[in-house]
Amino acid sequence: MSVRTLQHIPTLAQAFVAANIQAPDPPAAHHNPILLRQISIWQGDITKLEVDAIVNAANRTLLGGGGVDGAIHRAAGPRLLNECQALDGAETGEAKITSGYDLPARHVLHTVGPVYSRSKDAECARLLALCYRNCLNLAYAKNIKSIAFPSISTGLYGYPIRDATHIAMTETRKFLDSPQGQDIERVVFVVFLDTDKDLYDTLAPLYFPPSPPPPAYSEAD
Ligand code: AR6
Repeated sequence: MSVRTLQHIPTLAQAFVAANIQAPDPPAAHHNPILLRQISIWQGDITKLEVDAIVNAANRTLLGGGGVDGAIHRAAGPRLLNECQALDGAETGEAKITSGYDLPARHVLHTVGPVYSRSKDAECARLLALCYRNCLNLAYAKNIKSIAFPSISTGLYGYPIRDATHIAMTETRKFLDSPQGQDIERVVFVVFLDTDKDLYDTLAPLYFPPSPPPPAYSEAD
């Protein structure tokens, strides 16, 4: 698969027009057309994205692993591991930045999602939200304008994808609504599986609702 630039990743605004998706009734969040141009959902390999930063769903050692972590380290080359060795790991929920080396992305934001446990659902939700929040705040602090997220914790770490997606979208919406969010050009949610793509497409209009339809014309008007 070749490298994808932002130009070749449709925004939600474009996706909604193409699919003619109507605003859900009632929407879970307030309609804001600007946000629709800041969000994309893209299915594929995150290591192919030419964005300012991609997020790595890492473990606390930050020294590589399987899943998206393994793919990022393979694509970035050994210099990434070298820089990670100096980071001294990270706590769950924390985010740390490195260069992207051989990746098309300029930076990697390494974050550690929670290992899901049903008996600790509330704590897992808090920590997963923290991953998204810390990555977005770090992006802002480092002047990163475009950021791509994989679905953190939903692979090896077993987080139920629907719950995780609600958290990803809630935190992203909150951030984009804040003054810092104005500086972000694009947030790309990267999904790997067809079922995950369907789920993200279903939930996105709740958090980033498309324009409401114009009022219906009636003879009485
Ligand atoms: N591009 C985009 N998404 C991907 C890719 C890819 N190349 N590969 C996998 N995914 P996971 P976790 C999706 O297991 O659950 C590692 O060993 C995948 O379909 O990578 O946070 C770390 O070192 C899933 O939706 O991360 C940790 O030990 C999502 O990425 C542990 O796994 C996350 O799946 C972290 O587990």
